[in-house]
Amino acid sequence: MSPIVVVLNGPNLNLLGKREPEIYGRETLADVEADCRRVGGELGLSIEFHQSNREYEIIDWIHSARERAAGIVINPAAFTHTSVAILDALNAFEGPIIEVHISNVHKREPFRHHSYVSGVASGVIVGCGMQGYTLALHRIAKLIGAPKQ
Ligand code: CA2
Repeated sequence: MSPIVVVLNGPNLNLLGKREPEIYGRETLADVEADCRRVGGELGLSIEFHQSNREYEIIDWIHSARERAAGIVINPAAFTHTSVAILDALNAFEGPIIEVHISNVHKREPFRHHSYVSGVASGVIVGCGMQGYTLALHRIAKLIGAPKQ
């Protein structure tokens, strides 16, 4: 069976491609999911893809990943800058975690420069647009020694 990688998306990312294209581009979250499934397939990974505007749902998916998943790719969106609860949940996950931000948060407002998640992440990808997600999958494949890298 292929190793499972859980791809998690935080609040408002369901609006991708529908608002603020100058910051987040024109691709929708469905496009990102399709890219992740295609690249995941090429890498021999089984992709589970979720988005929620509710912090507790993201925490529940992280807990569920503990028992089943080899790695996590997470764009916590605004929860990046606020959520000790997501940090605590990720701390209990033993596999690699890659944090992704579509925009370059370091070129933006100062409140976006701090991430609670980065301290527990194996790697952080910022400012690479939607490509950040598939770059993250390649990194996880390498770190877990997936069948095809
Ligand atoms: O750059 C990223 O990926 C962010 O995680 C996106 C978050 C933001 O709060 C982080 O600082 C950086 C915001 C996601 C909201 O996405 C929207 C997409 C289209 C229209 C409105 C919001």
